[in-house]
Amino acid sequence: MRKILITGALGQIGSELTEEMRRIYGSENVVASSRRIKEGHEKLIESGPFEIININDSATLASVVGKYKINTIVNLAAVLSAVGESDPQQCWHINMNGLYNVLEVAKEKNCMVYTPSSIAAFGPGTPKDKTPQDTIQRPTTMYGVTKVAGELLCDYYYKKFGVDTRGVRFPGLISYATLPGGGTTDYAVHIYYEALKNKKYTSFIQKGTYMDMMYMPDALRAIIDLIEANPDRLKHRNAFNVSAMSFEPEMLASSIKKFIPEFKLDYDVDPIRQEIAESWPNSLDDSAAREEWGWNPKYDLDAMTKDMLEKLRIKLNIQE
Ligand code: AKB
Repeated sequence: MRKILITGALGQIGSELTEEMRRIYGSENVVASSRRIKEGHEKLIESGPFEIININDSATLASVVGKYKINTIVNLAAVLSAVGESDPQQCWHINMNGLYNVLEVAKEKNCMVYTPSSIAAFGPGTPKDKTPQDTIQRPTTMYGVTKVAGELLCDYYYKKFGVDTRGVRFPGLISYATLPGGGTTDYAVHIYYEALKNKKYTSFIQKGTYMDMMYMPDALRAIIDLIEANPDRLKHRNAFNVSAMSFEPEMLASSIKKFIPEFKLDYDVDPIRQEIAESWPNSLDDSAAREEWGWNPKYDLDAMTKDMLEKLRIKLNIQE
């Protein structure tokens, strides 16, 4: 029986993963945690066990793992790329020292650890198109540095201490439930809100800048399918390339125009986020994930746009 602890459970991935895991494994078997209570998450907090955990406080982390007899930790507490560049020390502290605490507790208490990496684990020296699974990883952001170091640390705990560590390199994630907090790919979420509210959007990412993206239902499956994958089939662990679609702002705008013909896109490029985006791959080769644990995304750009607009219309109470 899985007993799961999710850190960062009130964030963009965590809020939807907690709901999905509670549906699959039973509410009482999925402990959600966050370093603080955030408004708007009352339903999640009341739908199962919830604990306040700062992952830099390893004593509290260990005591919650012991209290609920946790055997699987999904570590989602992290500082994203753009915020990471404005406070690199804090980015290292949460992403690396936090992960170290999670791995130490997992080693002591015999837990599996799932922690996501990112396309940010690659840098300007990496092949840009169909980036291979195993290739050059020399990122130029603090977020990226923590992602590569995190991948290596997880592999180390697997080889040295036998901790069952697994992860994927997530692209930009697009979802309607909870907003992302300070990433470079966030434009691809904000654009849908603005398309519905104002029929226009000003992009901080330049025309022609390709990045890999994924709709949240596919991302949730990527987490759960890899956690449940047969370990004998896994040649890689930390972390797998996963991909669903690659687009640049004009392609996203064209997709939105199929549903909102008046939609207009213009640009006011943010040099910091643009530089980060340009240092990342255009698209990843995810064949290792497909071969080793059956990864197969369901949503392409238009299917995602249709669903996002339908769901956001309801959420924002906007009529057609
Ligand atoms: C970010 O933009 O920082 C994240 C990521 C790609 O990891 N969405």
